[in-house]
Amino acid sequence: MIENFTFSPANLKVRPGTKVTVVNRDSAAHTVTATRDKVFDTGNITGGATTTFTAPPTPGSYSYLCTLHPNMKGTLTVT
Ligand SMILES: [Cu+2]
Repeated sequence: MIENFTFSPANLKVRPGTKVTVVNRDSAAHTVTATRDKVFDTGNITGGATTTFTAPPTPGSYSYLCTLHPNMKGTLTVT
């Protein structure tokens, strides 16, 4: 969930290869983009839109941000 320019929860734990659904409740566009090598990247999620991405197959801690608002940050833990 993205609301008020914040990822909620900012820290999410999932199994490898999980399909993660992202709901953008803001009117502004956002992205969910892995910091390292863009191992996942939703591209622009327009305001009010929902999209999905697939978590990496390799366990680890993946930081991500919104490329449009780089102060928006979170971590996806694959375990
Ligand atoms: Cu954003």
